[in-house]
Amino acid sequence: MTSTERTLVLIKPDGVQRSLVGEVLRRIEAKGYRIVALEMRSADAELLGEHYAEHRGRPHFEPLLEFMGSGPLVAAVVEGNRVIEGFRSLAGTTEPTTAAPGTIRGDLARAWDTQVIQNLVHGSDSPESAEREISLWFPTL
Ligand code: IDP
Repeated sequence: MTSTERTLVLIKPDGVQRSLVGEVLRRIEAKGYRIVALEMRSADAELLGEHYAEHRGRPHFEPLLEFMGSGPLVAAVVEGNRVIEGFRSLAGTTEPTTAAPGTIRGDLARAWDTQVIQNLVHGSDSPESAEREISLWFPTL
């Protein structure tokens, strides 16, 4: 079944710092998805708090905001058939240790022992999240 969707992808500060921007974008394009918006920027606590509102109150919330604000990140809107599910499949599961080889996190994320899981990328997890996150990061789109 065909369903053209858009998703919000972030290349987190560990990805930018480790020069993996090209590698992540290459994997997205190689899968046949289209990058329709792309921006390198830093994000303040207000934006990050909104983005990760579901995590407020969890023990990793503050370290997560600190990590995500620790350096520039890349925000992108990616379009394609069932791209929301497809990008999460490309990214792999949350924890680098158990993310499958062949995925971005499984191949490239370092299993650092830190307060927050540093796993290179974010991808929206549902059509509702994608819409909400795209309007947060790209309000003019
Ligand atoms: P996802 O990014 O795979 O969708 P979420 O559960 O939405 O995973 O968590 C958002 C981000 O918060 C994760 O990618 C990771 O960086 C961080 N995180 C999630 N759960 C934990 C935790 O239990 N400890 C530390 N960091 C976490």
